Amino acid sequence: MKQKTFEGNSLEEALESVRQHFGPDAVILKTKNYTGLQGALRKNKFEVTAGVYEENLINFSEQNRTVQSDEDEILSGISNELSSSESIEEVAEVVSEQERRINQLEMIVNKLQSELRSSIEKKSAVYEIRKILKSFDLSEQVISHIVKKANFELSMEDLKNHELVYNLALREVSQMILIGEAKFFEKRSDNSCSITIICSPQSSGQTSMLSKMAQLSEGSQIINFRFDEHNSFKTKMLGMDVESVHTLHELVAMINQKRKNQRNIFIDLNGHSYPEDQTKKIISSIKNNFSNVEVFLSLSAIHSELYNTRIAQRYASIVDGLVISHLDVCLNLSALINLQFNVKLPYVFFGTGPVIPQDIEVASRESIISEIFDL
Ligand SMILES: Nc1nc2c(ncn2[C@@H]2O[C@H](COP(=O)(O)OP(=O)(O)O)[C@@H](O)[C@H]2O)c(=O)[nH]1
Ligand SMILES: [Mg+2]
Repeated sequence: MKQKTFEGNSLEEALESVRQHFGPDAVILKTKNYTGLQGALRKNKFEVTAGVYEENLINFSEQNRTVQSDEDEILSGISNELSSSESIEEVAEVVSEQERRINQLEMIVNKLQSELRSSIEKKSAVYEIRKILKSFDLSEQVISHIVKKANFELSMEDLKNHELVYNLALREVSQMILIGEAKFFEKRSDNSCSITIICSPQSSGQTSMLSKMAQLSEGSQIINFRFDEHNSFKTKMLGMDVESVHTLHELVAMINQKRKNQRNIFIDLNGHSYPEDQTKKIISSIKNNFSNVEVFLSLSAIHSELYNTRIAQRYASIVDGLVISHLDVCLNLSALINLQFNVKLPYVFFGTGPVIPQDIEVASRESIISEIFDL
């Protein structure tokens, strides 16, 4: 057996020396702890005497060698790699290239973040604008048109400014309104009369509107075209001559006769229960045979926006303008804007009550705008 004494500042340190030299099969033969003056004078205060059989010591040494050679192999591999292919300069170059790429990516991320932020801000500003415009009962089409304009004309900051957006909406809506002027207001040098036809496929305050319009012109002559009634009659209404006819032939003859008086003619073309194509035929025939003819489609504000739009679209090719009755019982004039967005026909007169002749208004942009926006 081989014996040796190992020292350590602690018992564990001395035992670790035993394990390193003799391996796990070492036998502890003696331990000694130096205390007091003896301990103070020594560097190591513990002493362990251990022994190991020769063959156990040989096995332990061989194992140690194998582990050592494995570690040496790994270390030499690493140092080979470093020294063989990449110098320190090359590594530094790779690192700085990677840093450059990271910086580039950081810039892209920052740009995308700010774009995302401004798009969110814009979306919420546009949402606010839509909410405001919706409160005026404007149609989705009209709102989209205004929002598109606002997006195009206003900066991000301005979009958040409700007053600026409101002014832009006011301007846009005002530009959408088309106003027409009645021919019977015009003064002609040859003193020729105008022929104003008013038509509608349904009861819409048409006769009242015609009477109110006729009252605005000195000495008006009214012709009542009634398809469903075969008695022609002659009467007076509010001092105006009213004649009734029921065929196109009679109508043309009546116009020819009345024209000689050089006073404006108003035709109440009663289209209720009358085929639409017949109404259109009569209108084009009058337009082709006489000058100074104007045709108005009569609509009522008590009918739905959709219905009025549909009728106006059907008559758009043969009429020159729109007259709208019952505005006094209409809660919101936005329907007038929504309608004109789809049908480009000008407004000429508004009926503002049942009383003839006073409840009539010459259509104006200002009155519509101030009514809608509560100015
Ligand atoms: N409140 C209100 N009533 C109206 C207006 N225009 C016509 N009316 C009334 O609506 C009803 C139908 O009118 P009328 O002129 O005969 O319509 P028509 O059948 O289309 O010829 C009548 O009672 C009129 O007094 C208007 O602008 N406002
Ligand atoms: Mg009528």
